[in-house]
Amino acid sequence: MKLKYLAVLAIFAALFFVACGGGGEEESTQPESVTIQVTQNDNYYGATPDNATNPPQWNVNAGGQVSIELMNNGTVEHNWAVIKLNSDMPDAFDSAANADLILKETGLVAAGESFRESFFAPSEPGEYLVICTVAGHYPSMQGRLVVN
Ligand SMILES: [Cu+2]
Repeated sequence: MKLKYLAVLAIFAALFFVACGGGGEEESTQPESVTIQVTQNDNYYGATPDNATNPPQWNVNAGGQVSIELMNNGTVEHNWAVIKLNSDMPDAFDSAANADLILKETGLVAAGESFRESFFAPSEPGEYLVICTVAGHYPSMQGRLVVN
């Protein structure tokens, strides 16, 4: 009985040490997490329907955690898909035939709905093309994920 009590005490002492002692150096090397907000419309991201010439940009840290908040203000469903660097993009994106070009994609967001999730940014810095993979929405619906 007494031994059990001592064991519990030892566990608490160990936990206290882990929580309070050291580790500062490790924390400072972690890339900072960011939250990005994406507004979806029919059929473009952000405020204006000129994504092809003036794509909205979302900045994140290489390898860092990203919380994405999507708001679909449109009347049809949309998503948000990051394309692999240096991909040869087709004129019209086919979500089945071109699936191998996708690095990361959110689920489809229904009209009027919002969606939120977390993921880790690519570890390789660069300017990643982001598109909506719903048929016919690319190239008019696109943006850039800027990984620093
Ligand atoms: Cu779309």
